Amino acid sequence: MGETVTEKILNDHLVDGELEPGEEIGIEIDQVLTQDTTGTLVWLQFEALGLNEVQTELAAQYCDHQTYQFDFKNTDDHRFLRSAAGTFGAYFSRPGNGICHNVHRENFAAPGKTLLGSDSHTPTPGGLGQLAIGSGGLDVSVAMGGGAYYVEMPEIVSVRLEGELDEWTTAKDVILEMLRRLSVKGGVGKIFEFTGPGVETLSAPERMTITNMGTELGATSSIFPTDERTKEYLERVGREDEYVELQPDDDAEYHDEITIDLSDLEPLIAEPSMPDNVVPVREAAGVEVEQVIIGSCTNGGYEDILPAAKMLEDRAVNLTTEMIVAPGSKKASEMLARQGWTAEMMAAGVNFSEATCGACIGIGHVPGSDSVSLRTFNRNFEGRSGIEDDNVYLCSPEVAAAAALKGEIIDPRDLADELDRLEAPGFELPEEYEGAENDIITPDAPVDDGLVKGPNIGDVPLKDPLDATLKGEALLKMEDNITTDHIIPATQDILMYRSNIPKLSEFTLSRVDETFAQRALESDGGFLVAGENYGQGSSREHAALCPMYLGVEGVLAQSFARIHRANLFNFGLLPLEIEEETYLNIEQGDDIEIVDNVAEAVESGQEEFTIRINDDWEATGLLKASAREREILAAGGKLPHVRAQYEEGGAAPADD
Ligand code: MIC
Ligand code: SF4
Repeated sequence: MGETVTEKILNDHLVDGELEPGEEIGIEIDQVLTQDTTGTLVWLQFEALGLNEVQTELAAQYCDHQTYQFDFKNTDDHRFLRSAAGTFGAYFSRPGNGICHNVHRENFAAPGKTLLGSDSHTPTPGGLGQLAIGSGGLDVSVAMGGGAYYVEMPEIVSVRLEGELDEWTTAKDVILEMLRRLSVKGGVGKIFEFTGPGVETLSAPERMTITNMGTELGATSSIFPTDERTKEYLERVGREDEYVELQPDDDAEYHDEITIDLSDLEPLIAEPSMPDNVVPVREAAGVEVEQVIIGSCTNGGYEDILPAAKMLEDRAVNLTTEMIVAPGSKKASEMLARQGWTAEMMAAGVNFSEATCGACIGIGHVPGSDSVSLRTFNRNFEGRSGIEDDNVYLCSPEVAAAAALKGEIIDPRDLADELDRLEAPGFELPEEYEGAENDIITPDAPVDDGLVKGPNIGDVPLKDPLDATLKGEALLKMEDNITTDHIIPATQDILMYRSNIPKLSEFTLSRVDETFAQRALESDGGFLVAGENYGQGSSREHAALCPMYLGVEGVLAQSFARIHRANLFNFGLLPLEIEEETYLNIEQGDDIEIVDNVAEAVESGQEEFTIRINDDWEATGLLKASAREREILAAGGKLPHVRAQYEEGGAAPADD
């Protein structure tokens, strides 16, 4: 039987298991990436595992999320990361050099290779034919030490693209259309592989906008085949020798297929406050807009900013609208500046930010109260912009620029009818990507001498092995689609404690219930209860580590998001799936007891657990876990588990 592109790459890297959907597979990782807000734990855990040298072909440490360094703690984190990269053998991208996904695609992403990253948007270079997956930091530490990465083999779904985008529709509309059809849960357990004649009509950066935001579907990854357009991009970033031809075989079989006719699409927009809340821009037209931001790892590239710059040339941003451009990389910034586009946009009333994630997670440019912000980003979860009850819309750079000119949401086609000479700007790659040549420090550069830890950088807490008895209160009951932004928010006041778990834990679930952290700490163990898709969004392992630190023993949810579920195992928290009826009947404050001898049952492979509630009624909780995950859980988490393995087998870094 023929192979899909995904299967070709997986077969090349398979070290354990079979490519059967639902089965656990272990794959070899060629490249890893990490960033500043997940990276400190990655290196602290690398150190705690007793590892001393990066084993993958390439490791890259980026400083991108909190580059304004409002507090010495952020600056200390960056200094620690530089010292860790130098000590253990990773590339170091300096603060302000750009968002990890943008800088990685410009400098390192390569077709046919595997990439693991401690950031949920790691699948971005799928647009270049790289199989890239987001994970928790501890999985990255282990992979960086040479261990395999374990993941449930997803179903491979063909997304057949037909036709061609119209002049005002963009790659962003393709992924918004997928979100409209499939929802934020629609990609769980899947890899989306793009096929069909429409593929060649999209350039590599357009493809990467789509693969980037496949994360919002909950997908394990998204990938395109490689072709002339891939080659074109690699040539322009100066790495044409890394091109590898990757096409599905003619008789490749997919588990499912969806078709998108690019010619049928129109400009779309995601309304507050979920990325799948998608409608045609015309349906949202007329809403007054106070803020417009172009940037992020989805649409912050040179090629994304250029269309907006062309639309703004010799025009002015509406007087009561603020427009900010936050380039995804310093290279993009430098190119736009050298070509005069920055000056053009400034003259139109645009403010420029450094190349950073910033506003995407509520760091800077927080919208005003009761106002509307239009962003070219990928997430608009409530409160993520830095203010509760925010109204954040997600759209393409063209729709964003149109709103900035008009001061309200407007379909750019309608604006073109209103204005003289407003032509569709088109999508263009630079002849050559050049600039920011001095912002990546190579692993062999003699910069630091050993690890440099500031006073806010603490140890990673450990949990004891699993007990026979597990009981406690239902500490918090939550609804569907709880994001990791609810569990551990990413705004500046909280983000600076990412390397200080006792302090960070104080903010656990504060977005849902401000009393939670204190109550959890004072209680004698306990459980979280949630609806569907618990833990969607970011890869931050803090969302498992902090509840663990506060004494939470397990999570009872109708379903879990992929990365968060893995993080729960990694930190020794029991994730049990419950029926809707059980969810509806459990109340916050109920006494919960897992009746079985938990440690024994987990190790023996038992799937059904009996949950006794208030000594009054019983329900079943399902533990869906591989033998490896069960061992990790029983050991109290992956850190003690892998450390014990290293001790048993000598220093050999392995994870199987
Ligand atoms: C995000 O977009 O939510 C983040 C911030 O990039 C996170 C990583 C983090 O929490 O540090 C992600 O997507 O994984
Ligand atoms: Fe940064 Fe936002 Fe992309 Fe996350 S989604 S990596 S915060 S730009």
